[in-house]
Amino acid sequence: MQYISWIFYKIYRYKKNIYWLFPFLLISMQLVSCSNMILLDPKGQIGIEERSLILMAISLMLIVVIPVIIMAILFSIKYRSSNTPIYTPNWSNSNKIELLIWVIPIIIIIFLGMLTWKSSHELDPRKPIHSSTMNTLVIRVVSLDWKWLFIYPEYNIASINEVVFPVNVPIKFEITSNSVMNSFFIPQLGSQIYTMAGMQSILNLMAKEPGIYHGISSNFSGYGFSDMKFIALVTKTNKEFEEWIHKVKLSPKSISDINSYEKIALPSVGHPIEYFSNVYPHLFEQITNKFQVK
Ligand SMILES: [Cu+2]
Repeated sequence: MQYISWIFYKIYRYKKNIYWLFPFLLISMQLVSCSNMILLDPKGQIGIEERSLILMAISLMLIVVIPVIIMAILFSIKYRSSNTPIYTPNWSNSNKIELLIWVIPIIIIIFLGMLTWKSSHELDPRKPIHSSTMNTLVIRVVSLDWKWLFIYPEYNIASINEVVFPVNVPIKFEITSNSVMNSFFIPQLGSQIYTMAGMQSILNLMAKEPGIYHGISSNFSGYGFSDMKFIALVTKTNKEFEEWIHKVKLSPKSISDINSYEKIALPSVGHPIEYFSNVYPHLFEQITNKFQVK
């Protein structure tokens, strides 16, 4: 970073009116300082596939963008008013140029179209992830104002602002909202999906590396939105996951009926991690159904 500033400073001292260098300076600063570009550092199967899609689309578009940037600079030098122009009044058409500027973009668009078609089916959030050894773990997610409730139907437990699952196990998130629209997103694992009251969204993910990942709501939902974050803890082993389940089971708190749920669902900001050792069955269905038009 310092070297780049130093180089720009040196150039600036030689030629004081090169303001055109500033955009390049900004871009270089961005590239050098971005050590935590989490979308380009995925730890989940879906995230890895999404990264190659992003990179592929960027490179395809650069095939057009880079020549255009070069031409914009070259043309403004070549055709500036102080340059002695050669006046060519009879020049009106060039089939070579026409061919070039039509064929290349058409090929790129066809290719991008095929890529989009293929990847939107392959990366469909609803598409189950198959694993030959591991069964899919279902976790139900409810977005509250302004916290996340995670329900484990197989274990009858729940937690707030912390979701835990083992590495290399396919996870099926069943997602709904108790309030306005939010967006469920663990950037390093892939795919954001909207949470909506009265309906269920599905998101299938699988972590390839254990670790602590940040989960966010990526859809503005009012006053407490900026603190609506959660931790996604991916354990190394199934045993570690079972230990966490056991820890939650020790909690004195429980969600025994819809009234106790409604108390938990009251708006709060920056809510701490909380565990519930027992959750009554069909809580999730009841949350979804209460918004259905009767
Ligand atoms: Cu950055």
